[in-house]
Amino acid sequence: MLKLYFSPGSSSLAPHIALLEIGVPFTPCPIALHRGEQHEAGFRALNPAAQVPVLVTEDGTPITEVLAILFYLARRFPEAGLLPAADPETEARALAWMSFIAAFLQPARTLPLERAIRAWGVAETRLGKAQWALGGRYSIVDIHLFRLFWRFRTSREPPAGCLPGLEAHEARVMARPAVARAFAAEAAIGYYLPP
Ligand SMILES: N[C@@H](CCC(=O)N[C@@H](CS)C(=O)NCC(=O)O)C(=O)O
Repeated sequence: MLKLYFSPGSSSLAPHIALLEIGVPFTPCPIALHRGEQHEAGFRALNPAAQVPVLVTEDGTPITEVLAILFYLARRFPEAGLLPAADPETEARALAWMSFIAAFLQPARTLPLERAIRAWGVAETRLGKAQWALGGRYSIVDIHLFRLFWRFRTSREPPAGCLPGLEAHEARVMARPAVARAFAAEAAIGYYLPP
């Protein structure tokens, strides 16, 4: 069975949501970041960077990085429709979005609020009037974008209405049953997030 190493509310919420959207059974393996469990030798053997998430496949292969785990799950379970059929343009747009989220938006979380809002403004422009990041339908890109924006909004509290497209996108993703189930499962463990 697949195993997901995760910590409630952290980056690992994205693959947690994807697994519940797909409906594949997996073994949840909580890692208490506040107790330093990410530094234990067993976990470092899976991810030397000592970070969640890690997805371990049935043959014991550890996959790290949100982007790679989401991509793996979407390709491994195509029937879930989390990434449109493999045409090179759509695939490139998905990777461009997710690289932008990981490399541009995630580091922006530590910027002073005004500059962080400006960085998120780039995502707001990029999303435009679209309901979903890739246009037509909900995908792994929306899950990735949602997790980071949710965390930014709840931890940094930008003024309501300053990123209206992203706020509406967050509400659309939040309304999905799999997302509610992921939040309920993580809340039952408890949130101990670093700032
Ligand atoms: N680039 C990584 C970032 C993962 C990451 O930042 N994980 C954080 C939680 S959000 C973590 O495990 N931090 C370990 C710590 O706080 O010591 C990814 O996309 O998976």
